[in-house]
Order: sequence, then structure tokens, then C-alpha cells
Amino acid sequence: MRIERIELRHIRMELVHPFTTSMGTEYDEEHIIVRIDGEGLTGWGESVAEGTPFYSYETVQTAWHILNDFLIPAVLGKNILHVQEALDSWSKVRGHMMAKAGIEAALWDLMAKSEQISLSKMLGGVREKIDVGVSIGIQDSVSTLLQTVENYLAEGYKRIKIKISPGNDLQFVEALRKVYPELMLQVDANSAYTLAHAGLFKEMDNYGLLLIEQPLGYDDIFDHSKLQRLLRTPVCLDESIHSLDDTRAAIELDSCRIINIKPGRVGGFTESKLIHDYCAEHGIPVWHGGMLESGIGRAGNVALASLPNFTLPGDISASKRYYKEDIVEPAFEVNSDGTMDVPAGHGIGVEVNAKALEKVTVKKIIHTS
Ligand code: OSB
Ligand code: MG
Repeated sequence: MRIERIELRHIRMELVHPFTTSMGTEYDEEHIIVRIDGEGLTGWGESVAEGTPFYSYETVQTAWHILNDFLIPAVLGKNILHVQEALDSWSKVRGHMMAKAGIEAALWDLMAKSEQISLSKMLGGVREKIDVGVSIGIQDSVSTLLQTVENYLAEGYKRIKIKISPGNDLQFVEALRKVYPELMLQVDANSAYTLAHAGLFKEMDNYGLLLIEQPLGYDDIFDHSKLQRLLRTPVCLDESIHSLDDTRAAIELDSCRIINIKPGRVGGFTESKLIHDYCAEHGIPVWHGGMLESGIGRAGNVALASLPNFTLPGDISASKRYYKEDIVEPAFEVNSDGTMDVPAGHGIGVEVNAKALEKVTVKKIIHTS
């Protein structure tokens, strides 16, 4: 496959509801859309670096720089037969996983389209539908949280995740448990706590949570092993896992018993698959995280989540939970049984709506060979 043209678009999409976490409140989401053309086919990917360096050190600006100045020059004009050749071509670039994952995703889509199979098939997916959940930001009060959860459950979501931060934690968990004793419920701290809060997490052990996501430092593996030892509830790592090596360390140290996989955080689908397979061999369930993607990134997430060891519902919600108008057609929907259909068409299996994409584009650059 000759890589003839690569286009980047910095996009900004307004969220239907502000999203509050321990890292702050987001009103809109900025990402980069990568389009690659070759031999009459078009591949799409999304880099999930955000406008701010709060979740990750990467931002739209750093990813823009790394893509334009290092990753694109390594593949433009080349004849690429396997995604691995592209990965090898930029292996000297350390870190910048989200920049890499955006272009890697577009290459996977292009390869699947040239093989005339779905991205799900190409990645080794085994499911036609995936179980999905919803990630709910920190609410102003217990009553607004209860109402929000009721609405999402009515739409079919199988599992609820709530964001927590010091002072916004136990009271929300307790209130939800009272009303929904059997609900699949989990919490995400985005690194807002330290080992000094171990007592609080021990109290959380009484509420039958599915997991506690990233309670401690954003790059920590060691302190999480100390916390996990004190708890019955599985700790799940998100921010701390950037590679298969991190996964191996976390599992050997018993720092977590569940892993959240986000292709953006680990450099793409290739590394995600390695992590998925390693976890399967070690009896560690994985689930698919989310970065408030547009339909382009979401399509890739859905395909990846169709692999066999994604046994817990993902943070993969309907397009309308995030954005009034998605940039793909059809938009992603949740079925009343809490599943989402895995697109069966070639590649990502959804069409990009050029007009909608144009509307959210802040800036664009085109590279041709
Ligand atoms: O920690 O999982 C997270 C969104 C942005 C950055 C980090 C996270 C999240 C979410 C949203 O929880 C998940 C989604 O896309 O629905
Ligand atoms: Mg998280």
C-alpha cells in the first residue's frame, strides 16, 4: 500500500454536558483526526491527545508536532504492507503514544479496507456486539447523580462508572448502592488520592464495586501494589499503563487485578493487542476505556473491544451521550440490552460525514508525496 497523502485536522467538538473529573471540567473536546489516502482507499484515525496536559502530558499541540515532524515523514511515500513496518519506522520516537496511536489507527483502517474485511476481524475480534457502560462525571449533588444514573440505565447501559475526588466519593457510592444493590458499579479517581487515603478505599470495599480505577499517582505502579494488598476490590490501572512492559510489571507486583486498555494511551492497536493477549494468559480481565472520542475513534474502540478478553463493559457509549452531531454515519447507538453493534463493513465500518467534519475543524494540514 503506497502512502500517497496524509491529512491532519485539529478538531474541537462541544460536549452535550460538561464533564467533571478530579482533573477539572471539560466543556468541549479537542483531538486530531488523521486521514491517510493510498491506492484509491482512505483510512481514518483519531489521536486522543486533549487540549490540556491534565490526563496525559500529551496535548493536541505536542501530537501535532510529533505527527508532522517525525511520524508522517517516516511513512509518507513509502510502500507499507503491514502496520508493523510503520511502527518500526518510528521506533526511535520515545513516548508520544497518542500521536502514534492516531496515525497507527488510520493505517489499520486502510489495511483492513484493502483486505476488504472489518477492522474487528483484522484485529482478531470475535463478537458482533459488545457490552457497554457509561462514565459519569462528578455531579453537584447526590440527587442529580441518582437522576443521571436512572436516565442512563433506562437507555440500557449495563454498567455505571462514576468519577470521584477527595470529598466527592463515599457519599455518592453509598447513595447509589442503596437504590441499586445489584448494579455493576465502579469508580475512577484519575490519580486524585495517595496511600494516606487507604482507609477510605478500605471503606469502599464494603460496597461491592467492580473495581477502583487509578486511585493513586498517574505514573505509579509501586504504591498501587501496596494499596491492592489492603483491598478485596480489584484495583484497575488506566493512566499508569503505557505498554506491555508496564502491564507485566503491574501484574507481577499485583498492583492491579484488572486493566483498562485505551489504544491512545499505549501507542495503538498493536500494543493494545499485546496487552490484551498477555492479560488473557495471566487471568487478568480487561475492558476498553474511552477518551470522549468522536465516531472515528469510537469505531476503532468498538472493533478492539470485540476481542475475547474484553470481558467487562467498556467506556464506549452512544454518540449522543457525548455530542449533538457525530462526524460519522451512522452514529453509534446503545441497544436496549446494553450492547453496541460492532460495525461489519470494511475497515472502521462507518462513513465520515465530510460536512460535519468540516464544521468541527479548527486547523488542517495536508502532506503529499
Ligand atoms: O479516566 O477514563 C478516564 C475521559 C477523558 C479522559 C480520561 C478518562 C475519561 C473517561 C470518559 O472516563 C470515558 C468515555 O469516553 O466515555
Ligand atoms: Mg480512567
